[in-house]
Amino acid sequence: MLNTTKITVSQPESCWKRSNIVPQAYAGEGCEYLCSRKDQHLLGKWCTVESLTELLDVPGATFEMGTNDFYPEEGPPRKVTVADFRLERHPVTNAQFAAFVAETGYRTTAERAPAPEDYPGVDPAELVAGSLVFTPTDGPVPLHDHRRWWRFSPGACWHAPDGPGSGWQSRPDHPVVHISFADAQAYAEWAGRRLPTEAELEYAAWGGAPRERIYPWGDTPDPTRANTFQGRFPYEGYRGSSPVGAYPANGYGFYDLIGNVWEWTSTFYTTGSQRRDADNQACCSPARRLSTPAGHTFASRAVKGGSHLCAPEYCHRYRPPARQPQTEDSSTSHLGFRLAE
Ligand SMILES: [Ca+2]
Repeated sequence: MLNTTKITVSQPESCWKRSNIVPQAYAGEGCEYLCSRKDQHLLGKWCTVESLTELLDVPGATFEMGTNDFYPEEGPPRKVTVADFRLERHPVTNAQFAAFVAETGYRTTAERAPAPEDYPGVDPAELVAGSLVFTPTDGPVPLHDHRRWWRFSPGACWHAPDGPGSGWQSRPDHPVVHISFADAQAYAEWAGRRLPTEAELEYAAWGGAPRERIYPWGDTPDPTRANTFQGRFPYEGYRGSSPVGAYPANGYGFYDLIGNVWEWTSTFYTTGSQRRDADNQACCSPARRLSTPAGHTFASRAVKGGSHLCAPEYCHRYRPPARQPQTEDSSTSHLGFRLAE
């Protein structure tokens, strides 16, 4: 299916006006563009590049998943086996997602007004298209109230990541954000791949490091090893997401499994003894029911790895066993995904 190609053109303006051509980087004369296969005849100069992310092989293994040393939802530690799998080297980028949208016309959850039947009891007037955008505060605020720094922005979505007036084009190589579970699934179907399970992402995030460590690189927080919040949360030092590959790869060669953006998994979010066998269950399994918050239509999936908003005083979750629930309809400015095979 996918045959997107990177090209170099000398007249970016005329190229951009063609609907299926997606700018990948604005580097002045001779910009590189991603073009879908149907546009190949329009253009002259080629260098063929596979636009899906390279997959790295991870041999199957049995490892200790989870821990009792930090947040309660991370336990209990237990032996989990993952089969051989392949995982994308870095999260899906804006440019890659743009190529998918250009070819399919897909509209994300954040771009559509929520359906009233999915949100019983909510005033339909409040059901508008948009997404949650992190907004630094003016100074210190109580850290128990996330409404201080999360703002629902009508119009915020993957191509306007900071809300109306912003654009993805200035950050083509950053992870795509404002992606719901359905959006990630749609991209995966188009790409012929799948979302990883929680166990796969946790195992890959260790990168072969000794399991006794707190972080894959050691026991000390190190802002040069992963994109986490640098400064005083949530008001000072905010730097946002970073280009994939800006921080060092882990021992298996993966970028950003810790930090930058949280990443979706296919695993229903359950805790305690219910976590057993949560992976790989069908749509109507107990795991789906157990992971659906009371009064909600959508189940919760586990997200992994922490993000550029993780700060030790607020969210010490830039560690492989760390996890959070996200209902499948959620989208935010620090949640993206990568694919497996
Ligand atoms: Ca990540």
